[in-house]
Amino acid sequence: MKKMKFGTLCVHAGERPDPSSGAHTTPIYQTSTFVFDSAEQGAARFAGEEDGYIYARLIPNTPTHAVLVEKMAALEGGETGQSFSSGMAAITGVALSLLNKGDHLLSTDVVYGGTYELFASVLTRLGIEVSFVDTTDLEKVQRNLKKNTRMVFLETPANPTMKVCDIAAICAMAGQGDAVAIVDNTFATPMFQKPLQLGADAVLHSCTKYIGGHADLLGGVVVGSREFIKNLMPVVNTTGLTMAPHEAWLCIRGLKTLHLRMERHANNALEVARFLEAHRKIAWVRYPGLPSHPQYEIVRKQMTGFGGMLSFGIAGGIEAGRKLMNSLELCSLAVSLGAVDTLISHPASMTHAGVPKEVRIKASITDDLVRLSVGIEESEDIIADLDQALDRL
Ligand code: LCS
Repeated sequence: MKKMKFGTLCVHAGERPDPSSGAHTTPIYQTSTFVFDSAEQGAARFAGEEDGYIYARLIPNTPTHAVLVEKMAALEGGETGQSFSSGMAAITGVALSLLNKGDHLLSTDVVYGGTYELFASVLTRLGIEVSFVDTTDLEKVQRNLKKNTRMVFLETPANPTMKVCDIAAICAMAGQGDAVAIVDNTFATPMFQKPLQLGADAVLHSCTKYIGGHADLLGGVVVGSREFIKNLMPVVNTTGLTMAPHEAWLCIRGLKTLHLRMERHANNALEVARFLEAHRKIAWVRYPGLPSHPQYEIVRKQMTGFGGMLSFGIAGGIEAGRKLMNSLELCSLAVSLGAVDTLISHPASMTHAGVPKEVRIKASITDDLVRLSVGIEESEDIIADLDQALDRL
C-alpha cells in the first residue's frame, strides 16, 4: 500500500487487533509485570537477547505504550519512540541521557518555564554548562556552539512569545560539531512541523497538550532513530519517568483526531489573531500565521500550518490584561494549552514566574503578555467572549 497520509496515520498507525483477544481498540494493559514462559525466557529478556515485556517501568513498558510510540513515530517520521510521565520527564530523560558533567547545553532563550528551571537550576547543579541563546539569530547560535556542546535544545514556536527559529540551519550547525539537536515540537505538533525531516536528531512533546488534546492527562514522548531511543534506556529504566498505561491509552485515543483538532485549532487561532490585531485596545499580537510575525518567512519555510497558540499585549499593560482575563466567560483562566477548550493565562506571573525577571524581559516575556490557547469551539463564540471582555476595559 502506498504511504498513508497524515490523517490516516493518526487513525491507523500502530494500531492492530489485540493479539490475545482480537479486540479492535488497543486495550489498556493495566499491569505492572508480565509472566515469562520460563526462567530461561526471563533471563533472556533481562539480558536483551529476546524482545518482549518484562515490567511496566522497563522499556518497552506495555503493549499499550508500544502502540502509542509506534503511532507517534509514524506521525513524526522517526523510527521509534519512548513515552514518559510528562513533557518535563521526557526533557529530563533526554538531558540526563545525553549530558555529563562538563558538557555544554545550548538552549533557545525562550522555553517553557519548567524547561528553563530544569536547565538553569538542576542541570547546572550537576556541573553541566548551559547557555540560553536567541536562536532566531544564527550568528549568535554559531558563536555559542562550543567544543563541549553536546546538546542543542530548540523550542519553536516558543512558549510564550511564539518566536520561531530556523530548525534546518541550526541542526546543520549542531551537526558540524558533536552536538545532538533536539526540538520541542509541542506547539506545532507533527501536523504542522516535522523537525526530523529538518535535520533534528530527536523530537519531543508534552503529550499533556495537543497529543492528548483534552486536558485530561500528563504525558511526554520522544521520537528519533532506534539508536537514539536505545540510548535513553539506562535513564528511562532506572528513573521511573515512565508514562502510566491509562495515560498511554488516552494519548492513542487523542491522536486519532489530532488532524481534525489541529485544523480547527489553527483556523480558529487565525481568526482570533486577526480579530485581536484589528482591535484598538490591543497593542500587539504574535501568531505565526500573521504576516506581522517577526519570523514569518521561516514560518512559511518550515511549518505547514500555524497552530492554535498566540500571545498578545493590551494597551494598558498587565492591569488591563488581568481585567480582561477576569472578565472572560467562555475562555478558561488556566495554564497548560492544546486543549479542546480555549485557555488563557499570564506567563510572567504563572508558567514563567520561576524565570528571573531580567531574563524574562530580555527574552521578551513581558509583563503585558497574555497567552491564548485557542480551542476548537466555534470561532465566533471565542471572539465574542474576547470582545465583551475588551469592552469592559
Ligand atoms: N514543553 C513545552 C513547550 C511546554 O509548554 C510544556 C508545558 C512542557 C514542555 C512540559 O510538559 P509537561 O511536563 O507539563 O507535560 N507547558 C505548560 C504551560 O505552558 N502551562 O502549563 C504547562
